[in-house]
Amino acid sequence: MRRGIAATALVAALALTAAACGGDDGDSGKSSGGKLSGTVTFWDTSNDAEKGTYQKLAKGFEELHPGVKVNYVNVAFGEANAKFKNAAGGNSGAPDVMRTEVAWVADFANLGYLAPLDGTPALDKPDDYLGQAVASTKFKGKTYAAPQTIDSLALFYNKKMLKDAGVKVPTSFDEVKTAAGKIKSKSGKTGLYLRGDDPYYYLPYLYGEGGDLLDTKNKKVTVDDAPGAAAFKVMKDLVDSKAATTDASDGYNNQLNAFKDGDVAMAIDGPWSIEGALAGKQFKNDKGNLGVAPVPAGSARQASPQGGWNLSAYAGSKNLDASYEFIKYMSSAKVQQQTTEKLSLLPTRTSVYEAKSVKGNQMVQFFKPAVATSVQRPWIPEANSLFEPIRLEMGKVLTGKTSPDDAAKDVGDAYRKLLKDYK
Ligand code: TXT
Repeated sequence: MRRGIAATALVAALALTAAACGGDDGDSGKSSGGKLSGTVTFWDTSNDAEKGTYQKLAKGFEELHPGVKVNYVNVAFGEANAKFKNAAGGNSGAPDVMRTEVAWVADFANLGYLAPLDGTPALDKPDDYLGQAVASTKFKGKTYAAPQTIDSLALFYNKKMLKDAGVKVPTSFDEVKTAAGKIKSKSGKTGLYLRGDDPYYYLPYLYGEGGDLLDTKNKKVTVDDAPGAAAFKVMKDLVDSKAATTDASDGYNNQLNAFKDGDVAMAIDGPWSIEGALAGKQFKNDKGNLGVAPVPAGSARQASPQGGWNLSAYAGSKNLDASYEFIKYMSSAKVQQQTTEKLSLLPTRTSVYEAKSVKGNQMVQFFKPAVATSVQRPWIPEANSLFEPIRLEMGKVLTGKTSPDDAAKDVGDAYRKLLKDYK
């Protein structure tokens, strides 16, 4: 009897553990008669303002496939990359389906952690996807993800604060500085929130000075050319002149809170922050007070990076059949339209932009052309690691621990160590 209980307990414990993860649930995924069954564990990285919608949409899959249980797990953006790599690398605890940032696909695929989706139900109506969104799903001739949402950065601004200070929406970082001076004297508030903790936010300054991270065609590191240092100089001057305030950590929440509470008049952010901003006291009773404009130009040009999210299947999943169908469902036109209606996130399917509700969404109508002209990064496995050196040096520049010239040089040196065949 004792052995019997022990054995049963052990099996139950294993089943419980497995249910919390993906690849270990042991379900074949197909019951008799071809109906889907078992569990699909989905790791979603969406933020606090988005996750309620994504969880509801994910659970909607169970209505279509009653034999399947969706185990929705929300994983913070900053931890998700390492968490997935550790789980997949140890073949223990990885999810069946992973919300995969555009720069993570090539990296995870290169490590063998993703199941190719070509020829599976996951890639449904592929011609309906935006070409820009598809680019980050490909690796060595195979497709390792289905596009979910595409985005770029923009200048969020408080219309009333700018109007009260008698300033127009800035179109350059020089104009941001001038406008900030007028906002400060009028309201005592700071003009701009400048993300000092997230390297992605360095890119509009780098592009604005006419630079880029790499010249992939000629395999040349370009981040330490003159524009790279100039970009750090522009950011430092905005902070030192008090035109902008910044943070070395938790910048996402600090920026969103400062903007939605009216402590700053402007912030550079993306569609993922629209819902969070509209919930703030400056906008919840007057959604029209939220303005969105192209990111300001630098001395050379105006440009913003392309970001976004895809859906991938873990190569070690024991339930790939249900995982493929789940990806098909979550990246379907219907679910994309529902996501836009709830969160104003941009669809990756051309057909969804034709929907009346999407055509009527002012935020989407702004962001679509911004995304169309956004700068694509090289979708190479190392792309994932290009940001850490920027994050380190940007923090040192903004706290005066290094000069913009030395910062750009150090980032360039880090890239040459990372990319052996680049000059
Ligand atoms: C790892 C890169 C951009 C939005 C919610 O999720 C670290 O994790 C690397 O890829 C850029 O595209 C945009 O959608 C919203 O739903 C690991 O532990 C790594 O992530 C990224 O490539 C994004 O496109 C969601 O929309 C270390 O071991 C790296 N971190 C870039 O990330 C946009 O991402 C929203 O995302 C490992 C990181 O650099 C990222 O910027 C993102 O905003 C999201 O919240 C050591 O090498 C440092 C850089 O931040 C930008 O925030 C965030 O708000 C590095």
